[in-house]
Amino acid sequence: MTEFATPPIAPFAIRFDAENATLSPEGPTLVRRMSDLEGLFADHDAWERAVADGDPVVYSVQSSPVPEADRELPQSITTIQPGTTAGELWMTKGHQHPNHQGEIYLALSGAGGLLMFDGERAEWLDMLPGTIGYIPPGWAHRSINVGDDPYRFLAVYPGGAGHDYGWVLEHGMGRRAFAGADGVDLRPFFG
Ligand code: PAN
Ligand code: ZN
Repeated sequence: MTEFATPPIAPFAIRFDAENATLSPEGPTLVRRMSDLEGLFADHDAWERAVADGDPVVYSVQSSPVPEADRELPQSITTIQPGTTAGELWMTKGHQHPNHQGEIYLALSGAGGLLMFDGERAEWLDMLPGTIGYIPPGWAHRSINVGDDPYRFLAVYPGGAGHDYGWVLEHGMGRRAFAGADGVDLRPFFG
């Protein structure tokens, strides 16, 4: 048997309930309200008004109990509510993995987009149910709800990947996604 410094957890089955988009057994669930998203939206005043006006839940992340530890392979389901703030579509904070590890997303329901940025190039993937979005090493990633229903996706990522949110605050994401008359209107991130 392979020797590990930290023993991995034992094999177990995770039940994926497609109708309710839940994983069981459950791990931690993270809820992000508007007040948790300072600095994300282009229109700071509109963000402040949304916080004052009920501070809605923008997204939640339900994890399985696989730990975020080296060599483990945790999964989570993110649900982003539909909505806009001064026209900008509701989204996740977005992050870079400090060790530049890759990740896969599988779109489950609703309509979304996967915005990726490597510091120079920005890429957009339409994420409709059944789409696997591949996030290569070194690409910061943010998910966006582009529809009228909750957008849900499964993420599978290396447990030792880490999440660097400061990178996105410093470098941006290359583009911002606004609700346009004919779908998503992608605009330059700064200015
Ligand atoms: C995802 C994200 C999740 C929430 O599980 O963590 O969608 O987005 P933020 O972490 O940017 O708030 C993932 O990419 N994990 O690596
Ligand atoms: Zn990630």
